[in-house]
Amino acid sequence: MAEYVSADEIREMFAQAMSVMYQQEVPLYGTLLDLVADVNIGVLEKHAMLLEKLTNDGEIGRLNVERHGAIRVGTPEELAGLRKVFAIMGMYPVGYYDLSVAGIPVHSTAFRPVEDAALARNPFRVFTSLLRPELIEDTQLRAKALQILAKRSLFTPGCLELVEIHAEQGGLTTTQAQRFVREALETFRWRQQACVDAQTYQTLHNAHRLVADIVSFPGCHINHLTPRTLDIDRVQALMPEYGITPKNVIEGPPRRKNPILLRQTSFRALEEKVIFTAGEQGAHTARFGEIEQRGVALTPAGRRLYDDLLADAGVAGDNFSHQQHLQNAFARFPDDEATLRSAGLAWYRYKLLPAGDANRQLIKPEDDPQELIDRGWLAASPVTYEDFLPVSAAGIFQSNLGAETQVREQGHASQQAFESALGCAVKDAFVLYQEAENRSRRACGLAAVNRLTDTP
Ligand code: OOG
Ligand code: NI
Repeated sequence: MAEYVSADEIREMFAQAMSVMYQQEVPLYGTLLDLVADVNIGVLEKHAMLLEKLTNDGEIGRLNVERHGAIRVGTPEELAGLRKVFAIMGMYPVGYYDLSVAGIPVHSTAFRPVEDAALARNPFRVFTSLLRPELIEDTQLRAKALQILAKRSLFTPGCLELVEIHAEQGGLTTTQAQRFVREALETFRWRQQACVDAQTYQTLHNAHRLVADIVSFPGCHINHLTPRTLDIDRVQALMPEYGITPKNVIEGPPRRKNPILLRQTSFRALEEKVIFTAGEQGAHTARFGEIEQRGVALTPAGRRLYDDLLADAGVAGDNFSHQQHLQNAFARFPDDEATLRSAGLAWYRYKLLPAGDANRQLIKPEDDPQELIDRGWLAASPVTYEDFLPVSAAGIFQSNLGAETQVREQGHASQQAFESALGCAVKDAFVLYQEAENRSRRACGLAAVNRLTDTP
């Protein structure tokens, strides 16, 4: 049998190629990478313990390669095509995000790796949104948008051919994988040449800026790539010095000793030149920059507490007061690891230390991991949150759509319609996190837990 390149390796090649392409397309993204790298080095120099912890948790290796991106597509066929392309890179749809509640006419999933080793190698993720044409009120315009979308093909013939080859062979050789990465990248490239005339663009734009972005171009340009920082407050504060104007508030939870979930901020990047089909020139803003700081993944009970406290805190106008409201509201969210574990609020991976390994036969499945930790037999490390947050995502969308964004009639969440477009069910992130914790528990001789039905 021929030697095939692993999905992890293809994903790594692709993420790298995408990052190089995006630096050329959006130079400010390169500046952002420099800023994040500077801040991360500063944090690690100052906190030797953190460096040691990240090294022990196997998190340090992925930190500098870690990115997420986002794209938006127009039709079920396009989404189904992406599913096949991403599967070759070991990325699978996880989670369902309904953005219509925020007046955004899309629903989304995240394509990402799901296995421990794959995540540790390179957790590249792509937040992928599908247009909901039923939320375009003007039925004539809706029909026109669908007609335009029906004519385009998101993928190059070479990419489609390699997807076929992969299906037949069960893998790709090195040369095929390299070609696949090159061909697949074309789908995400920015194209100045629109596939509509200026007037159609304007009509689509008037319906919703996002509709114009999704329908007017021949590809589904990557609209941002996001590096991961260890100190988002510092990056936000330093952005102006690097010539970057951040959005008003950092989305997500407040700063904590034990970071939870995901904190994000973004900035508007570019106004890009567009050439419409009759040769008219125009401009389009769709692409931006974003940074994120990731913390521990929460259990369903932890997530409910998070959602409640976030709603309590509300949104204040400037970041300083917003963070203060958050701090106050989140005083009720425990901030020490032992309580996060014992209250069943967050997921952890357990590992036997040498003393535990030596006494393995004394560990009983029903033992309390905390006692074994206190005895020096066991170590726990937070399971990193690998997904997105719908309220934060809505904030990121909004901040980059500009002030004139219309909030429209709300659609109903339609996970079923999304999954039938995708051609499969999305994976449940909570199940994945629980499996990660349970794999580690079993490896230590401890019983598995089921926290999927816990209430806070
Ligand atoms: C996606 C916005 C959401 C995130 O990190 O929450 C997002 C988009 O603008 O297409 O990227
Ligand atoms: Ni993003």
